[in-house]
Amino acid sequence: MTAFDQGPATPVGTRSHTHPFLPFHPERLDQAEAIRRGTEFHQHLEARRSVRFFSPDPVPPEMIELAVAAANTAPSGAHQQPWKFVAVGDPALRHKIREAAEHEEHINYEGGRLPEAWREALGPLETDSDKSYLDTVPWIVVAFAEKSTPMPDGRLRKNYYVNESVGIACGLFIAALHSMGLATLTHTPNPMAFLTEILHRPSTERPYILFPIGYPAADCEVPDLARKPLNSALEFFRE
Ligand code: IYR
Repeated sequence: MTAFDQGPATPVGTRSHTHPFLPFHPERLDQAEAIRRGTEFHQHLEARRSVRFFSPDPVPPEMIELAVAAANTAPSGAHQQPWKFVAVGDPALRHKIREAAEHEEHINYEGGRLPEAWREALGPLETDSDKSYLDTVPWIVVAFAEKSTPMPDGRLRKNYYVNESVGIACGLFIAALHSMGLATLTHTPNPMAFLTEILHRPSTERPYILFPIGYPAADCEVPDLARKPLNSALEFFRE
């Protein structure tokens, strides 16, 4: 039973369509069950942290496929699905990515390209130009954003709301990895054009976020940070 085949179909003839539509009747939960599930989901996400200290333990490719399958359910502008996830397990290629990322970050941190205010904001994270985790993790997944998509007839289709769409897909990707007990980091080496070259991506795609993926190291630590309180994240206008 799926949301598409249970419950009454929309009575035929009440709406007219120019394109195919399907009846859609997801299960309606009672309020207590809905709140129980929402609480559980929030508690699950509350336990996620961005990780910079990884274990080299292997992760089967099936887990990467599952996380991308979850990301691939994201809503997108005009349903254009303007994302491409490129998964790199090959150690030589991961090392190449590490070297290129560290080259850029060396200019940022040691070469003074990182503005002082930005450097200050990063202080509590204790980030630096050492990106050795890119050699440690079993997988690097790079999300690319498709500014446009080549069509089978050779024409280029312009995509809409690309950043929003790929951002949402990446959020689902992170949640899916977390659901499998995997850790990641939204790493954005700056600039990251080198990923286009190393991964042979077409000029219609732009590197969006690099995700090192693996299990946290046995001695993993994370910065002692708090999430902002809900009353700062949410403003209600209630009746
Ligand atoms: N790209 C650099 C700097 C950096 C920027 C932000 I915003 C972060 O949240 C973390 C790091 C780096 O990867 O170190």
